[in-house]
Amino acid sequence: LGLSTAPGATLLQVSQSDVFSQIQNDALLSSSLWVNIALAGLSTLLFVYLARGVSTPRAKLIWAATLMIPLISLSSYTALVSGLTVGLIEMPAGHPLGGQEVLSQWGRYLTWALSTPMILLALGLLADVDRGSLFTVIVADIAMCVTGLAAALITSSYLLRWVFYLISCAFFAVVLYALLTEWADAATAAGAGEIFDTLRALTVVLWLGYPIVWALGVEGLALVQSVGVTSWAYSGLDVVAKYVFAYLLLRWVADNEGTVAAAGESTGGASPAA
Ligand code: RET
Repeated sequence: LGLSTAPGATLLQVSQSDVFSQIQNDALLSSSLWVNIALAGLSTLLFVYLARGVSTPRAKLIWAATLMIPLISLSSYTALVSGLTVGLIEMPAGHPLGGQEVLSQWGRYLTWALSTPMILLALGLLADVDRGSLFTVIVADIAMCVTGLAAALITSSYLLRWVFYLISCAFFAVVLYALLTEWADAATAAGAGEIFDTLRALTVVLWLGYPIVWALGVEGLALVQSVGVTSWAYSGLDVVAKYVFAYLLLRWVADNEGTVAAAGESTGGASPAA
């Protein structure tokens, strides 16, 4: 008797199945998740097919990083739909919904810490940036996601939620700065200037959408109180920032393997662009 009613286990199970049925009963919310599960699965198959002719080591590395993007997404969205990485969070005083519980899809911020580094790794290899820059940008990106998770999960202070939001934005600024300056120069030197410009434009514009959605949704200013709407906003951004992005990148790499291999040789893949 004592064992089966252990309070911790009971709480965890009750809230997970509660959240699960809440998601199932909300057609807008659940469709935003299922659409991505389907597209991530299809993208994985397409990317495996696209890579059938890729044989040089650098192109293989880019392909492996790119393939991880839909695979991580598939796991992330399956965890969200199950209720595992979704929770009811009580907002602190001062928040527009202070004292009320809101549905937080905190698993998104956690899995971004795994998926966004893959996007940047693929982009950095394509542009043949130096290792120092690649490392810095990826570390700043992971820090952005983890501090974004902290901003979402803090329930003790409304002010500190926004302090973490700002810290996350500072890390984001590092990523944006590198993409717009150093990395663009390196890409031109590596002969991948044009495709890099396209992918960079996609990345910069779409990534700016995420902090905006966060700020407008229930975790931020709660100007948009429907979690289904914010979830669709994130899901829509994800479709282009991940699957469309990865498709364009892989198609280019498959068609220009010679350029990719030569870029790696001329700089050893580790020295700054001249
Ligand atoms: C948060 C909130 C805190 C401030 C900032 C954010 C930025 C998030 C970004 C996410 C990009 C996600 C992608 C996912 C694809 O798998 C965490 C929303 C700056 C830029 C591209």
